[in-house]
Amino acid sequence: MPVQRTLSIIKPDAVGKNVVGDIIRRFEENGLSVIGTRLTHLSAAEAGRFYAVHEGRPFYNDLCAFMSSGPVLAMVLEGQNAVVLNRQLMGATNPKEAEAGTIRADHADSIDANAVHGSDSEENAAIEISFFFAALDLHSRG
Ligand code: IDP
Ligand code: MG
Repeated sequence: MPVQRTLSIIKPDAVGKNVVGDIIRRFEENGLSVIGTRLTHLSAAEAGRFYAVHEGRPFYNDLCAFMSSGPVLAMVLEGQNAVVLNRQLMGATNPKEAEAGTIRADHADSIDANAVHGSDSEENAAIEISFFFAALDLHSRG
């Protein structure tokens, strides 16, 4: 399996609940390494740029408001098959549909406040990583 990088964001709900450590533990126990971190508080405009792919969808404005409602922890995860592995650990977008034991099943309250973001492809991972990080911010173990 290829070694990949992917972007994870611990969203304002999960940062506010103080479960950052539990979420990172799940990544590390499943073979992903944190190679860059940034705790930041996005403006609504910045959240809108990050989620530009969803512009025009009915949930876009609520999504931007929620993602700018408090601090988020952006991280780059690295490991074998990191993009799909992170999505598996996250669980389904709607926590009601998330498999037991996933981050969203355990920590998400609703489809809006759903604890984590994860890139959905290697191509989007590269774009999303560059939104938050410069190459010098990332420190690979490999
Ligand atoms: P993902 O986060 O699982 O990749 P996306 O479809 O990329 O899901 O949507 C981005 C975010 O927008 C979701 O995590 C969720 O917070 C929000 N979202 C997606 N679909 C809906 C919806 O139907 N209603 C409300 N919020 C939604
Ligand atoms: Mg997505």
